[in-house]
Amino acid sequence: MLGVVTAAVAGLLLLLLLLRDRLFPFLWEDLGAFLALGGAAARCRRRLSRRPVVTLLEVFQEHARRQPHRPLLLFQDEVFTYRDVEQRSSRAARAFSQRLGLQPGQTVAVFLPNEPTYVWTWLALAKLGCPMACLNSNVRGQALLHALAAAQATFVLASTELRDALEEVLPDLQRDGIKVFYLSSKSPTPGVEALLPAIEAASDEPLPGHYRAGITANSKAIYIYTSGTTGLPKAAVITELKLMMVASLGRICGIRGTDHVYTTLPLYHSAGLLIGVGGCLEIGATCVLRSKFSASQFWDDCRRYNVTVIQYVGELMRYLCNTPKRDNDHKHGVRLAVGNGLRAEVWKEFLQRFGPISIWEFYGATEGNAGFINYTGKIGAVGRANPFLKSFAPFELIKYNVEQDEPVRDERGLCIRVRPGETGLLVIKITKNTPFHGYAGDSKKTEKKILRDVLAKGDAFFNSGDLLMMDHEKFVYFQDRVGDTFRWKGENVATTEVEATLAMVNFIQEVNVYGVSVPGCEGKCGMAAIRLKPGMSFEGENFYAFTKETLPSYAAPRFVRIQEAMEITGTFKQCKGNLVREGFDPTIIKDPLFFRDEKKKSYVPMNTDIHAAIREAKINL
Ligand SMILES: *[C@@H]1O[C@H](CO)[C@@H](O)[C@H](O)[C@H]1NC(C)=O
Ligand SMILES: CC(=O)N[C@H]1CO[C@H](CO)[C@@H](O)[C@@H]1O
Repeated sequence: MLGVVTAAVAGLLLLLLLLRDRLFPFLWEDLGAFLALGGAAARCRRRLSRRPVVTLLEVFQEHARRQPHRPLLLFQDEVFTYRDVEQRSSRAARAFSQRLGLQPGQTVAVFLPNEPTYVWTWLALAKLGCPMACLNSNVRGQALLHALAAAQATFVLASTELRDALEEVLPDLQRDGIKVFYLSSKSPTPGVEALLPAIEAASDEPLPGHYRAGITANSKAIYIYTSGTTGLPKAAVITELKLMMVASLGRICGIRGTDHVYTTLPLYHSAGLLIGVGGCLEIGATCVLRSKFSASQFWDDCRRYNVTVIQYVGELMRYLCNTPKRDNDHKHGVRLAVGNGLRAEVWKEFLQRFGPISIWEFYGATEGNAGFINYTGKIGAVGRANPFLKSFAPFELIKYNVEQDEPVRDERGLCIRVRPGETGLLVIKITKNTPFHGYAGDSKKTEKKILRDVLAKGDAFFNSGDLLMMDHEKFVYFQDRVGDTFRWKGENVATTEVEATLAMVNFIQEVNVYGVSVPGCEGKCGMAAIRLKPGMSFEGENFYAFTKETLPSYAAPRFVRIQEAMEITGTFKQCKGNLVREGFDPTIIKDPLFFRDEKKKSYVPMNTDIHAAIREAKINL
């Protein structure tokens, strides 16, 4: 009997090996990634099912016991070791408990720039069993009040650097019974207490366990606000399990305890806080923190702090490639880059310019229930449809109607899968393994992100809002955000694709592509806002020739607007809203404006005559 089984297994293995190249050309990579990701997920679940529970906080504390003298944070000239942060967070927890009268489970909002305070405050709140709401430090007025209400935060811990923003809403906060404190030594605002003296006077003894007695895998640990380019911030719920899973991403990418991870991304977003700092806490590594990204200081910092791992978003890599070349571009110890949004062209240029750095590109949304990582070295791809992982995190790319802004449905009312090579909306099935926790205090927005009746009546998927494409080898590529893609002449124009192409033009420093309405025309007409390289000017004829050569005619921008500076979000995402609203009217726009003139084969300065002719449909776009 045993012999038969062995023979059958051997036969099957042989068959698998023979068929491998045809059916599973990436068998080992897929299997490896499956084991790494599956292993990480199992490890997180195991830790969180222990009693007493082991969350990211306990993992950090274990590192603090084992390697008290290893630096956890390097910031400007300061060094904070694991022991420093463990002690300081205990002090802060005691002071918070006394001065705020905090109860476990009460949400506390932090309104802080990137600085070490962020990290020990986070751990202090975790020690008290309190979720932390990470306010975007750029948010003001009504949006700030809305953000606090969404997470039901009744306390705000702030930096005096953000004093103006805080004082602006202070009467509203007091009216709503929200208590505000500064984490500094002195308070510049009457009626707001500064907590640092109390923190420094408190004992650094570990806190009694009862504060965290109620914590489980599903407890809310953090609220991260997803900025979006429109509307009020939404508070995405990060549970203890999700926190640990996201913090494990670094380990999966090969970050080790001896690494120095350079984080210039804002800590109020998941990339900086959960993947960067969280990743260091998980693995016991050192985080080199910077208050703000600086392209000119980037590599000097990497040398000064012995950085081995950098975190990026695509635009950041582009800024680095745009800096003037230096002799020491290759002189650094960076071996790994972890991030997202890197376009293939920039990816190649970056590697050429700064040497062989292993790039781990991933795709995922803060509130999303699954994601991808590039584990095979395919430039430009965000990852693969891994046949092993797909059964755990089933995703689909479905047909999307850009104009109606909704998925295409068949006669049964179900969604339709796209074919390889076609762009579709990414949706990820909501299951026990891939839960969607939604947005705090906003069931309507949560429901809006859930797509029902996708492949069968009654099923539910997370709507990523992103358009992706899968090729014949099952590599997955990011195309565009749903709201950014527009339709022109019956074709979909993916703005990120056009931007990536236009960015190759020698006089362009930065480019933002969007669609504007033209009276009497279907769809949206392409327009590009451009920032020129220093000392360069816009060359209409060259630009025309370039777009003619590289872009399909429907995708070539009809209008060009030259800007001195571009509006971007805290994570370097370009804002399109105002640009779209201002359109191409030369009486509204003071920036130099150009129009694509097919007859002259050039981009010519826009004037009120051309504008009128377009409005009266005398010029055919
Ligand atoms: C960087 O490495 C050098 C040489 O090993 C060492 O002397 C220096 O202290 C390190 N600096 C930091 C910030 O780790
Ligand atoms: C993890 C991994 O294989 N990442 C790769 C992604 O693609 C780039 C470009 O080929 C490689 O350098 C990375 O090593």
